[in-house]
Amino acid sequence: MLRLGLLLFAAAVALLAIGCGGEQAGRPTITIHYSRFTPDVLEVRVGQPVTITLRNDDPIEHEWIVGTADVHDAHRVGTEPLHEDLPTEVTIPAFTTLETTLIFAEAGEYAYICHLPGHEAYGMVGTLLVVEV
Ligand SMILES: [Cu+2]
Repeated sequence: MLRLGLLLFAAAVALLAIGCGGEQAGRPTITIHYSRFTPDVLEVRVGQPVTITLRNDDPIEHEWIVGTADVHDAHRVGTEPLHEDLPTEVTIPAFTTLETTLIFAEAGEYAYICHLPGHEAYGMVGTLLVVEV
């Protein structure tokens, strides 16, 4: 039962560093509009850095938080107003584009969710599939 959130993010490389990118394997973009993530399913490779661009086209702030069920349970009752310390937890101000770079150490299926009040219930949920190469 190694589910503690642990495993997946062995190395958190860089956070919110627009323009600092190198040539990484994948550079997917997740767009936020009308309080939805597009795409709502994203596949990345296990063990390889992936830089995800998060583009918020809404006039309000959103969050992109990815992790295990435990992580999301914690955020559902959390009170942190801003997320800026973890590449897996990003606050995206209105009309802003950010990047976050992550490495997933374990294959699996992880949700990404905006935990601002009401947003998850509205449907601000996606699935990150971490697959073997
Ligand atoms: Cu939101």
